Amino acid sequence: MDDLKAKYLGQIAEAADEATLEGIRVSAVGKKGEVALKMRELGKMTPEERQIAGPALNALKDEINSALVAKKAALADAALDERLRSEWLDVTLPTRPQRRTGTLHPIGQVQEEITAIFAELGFSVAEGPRIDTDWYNFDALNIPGHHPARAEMDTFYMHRAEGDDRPPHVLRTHTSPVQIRSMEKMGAPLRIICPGGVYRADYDQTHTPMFHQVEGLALDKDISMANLKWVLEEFVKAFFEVDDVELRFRASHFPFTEPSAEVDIRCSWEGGTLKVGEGDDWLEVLGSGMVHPKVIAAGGIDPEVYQGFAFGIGIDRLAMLKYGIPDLRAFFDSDLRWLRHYGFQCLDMPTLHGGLSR
Ligand code: 2NM
Repeated sequence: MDDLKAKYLGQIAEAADEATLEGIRVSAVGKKGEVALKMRELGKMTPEERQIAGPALNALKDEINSALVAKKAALADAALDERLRSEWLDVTLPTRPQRRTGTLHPIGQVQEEITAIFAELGFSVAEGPRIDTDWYNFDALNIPGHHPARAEMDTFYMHRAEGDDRPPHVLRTHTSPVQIRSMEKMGAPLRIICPGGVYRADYDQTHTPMFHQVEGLALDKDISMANLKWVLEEFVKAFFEVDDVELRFRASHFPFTEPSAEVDIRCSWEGGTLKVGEGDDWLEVLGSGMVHPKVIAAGGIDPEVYQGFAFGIGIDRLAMLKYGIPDLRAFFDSDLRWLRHYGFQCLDMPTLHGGLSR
């Protein structure tokens, strides 16, 4: 029995894995193992012999079983230690340099810049469908059926099958329908900007059939042109990253605002590059005005209680001005060489504190 004990405890101590350990268990304490064979011999012994050999064999069996359990736990611990050692990872290492081929399109970059500026001024972003009914795109904005902006040649009308008498749909010609929908949904007071693509049937050196706008709307009980002027000054200073600007409001006309004004920025074109805030030139950048009472009413808000200002800015033109891009149509050519030159790194998201364009 001492030989058996020495043999199996030795083997268990040497075992390097669980499979070996299981083999030892079967040949030592399994049903047909050596200890079981010895137990069968108990029958041939005298009662006196059996009283000594029986408990001794049981003790041997227990001892081998305990050794097997302890070794199994030790092997599992060792395996875990090895995994923890080999799968160790230094999370403080810098990332591998990557070949970044994709860039943000300047229009997306400028849209993010404009959004960051107006967010700081308390405006949230509203979005809506690019295909909308002619009621949201025209009637609600005080653009009557006979208005030239509604003429077939400026607007893309969606095709309707014969007999389909749902209201006519158009590709939105501005983002104002989103502002009507936002008035309906959120009521007043309201401060939103609506950025996005718009469509007009126009194509030449300075017009593409799809382009991008940001329209803004602020409604409250005591809003005047003075609020409009301040907001636009703050916007232009932040966008062009200058400390001072001078704006010029020129009386104009839009169906959805009264009074209406086009806004120019004082600038110079010294040496072919744009300088904002100084010089003898004026740059026309946006249209604006006090929202027409009929438009406020179309949005489901009482124009006797609430009034507000609105403005519309062309994103594409602002991108050209700020980043010195000479040709509008190149925006939509998907030319990778152009995108590499004028594109922005995708992680350079504009923030006011980080410097908008870096
Ligand atoms: C412009 C010029 C002036 C404008 C009006 C509205 C609305 F829906 F609130 F009435 N949104 N944007 C507006 C006003 C747009 O673009 C040149």
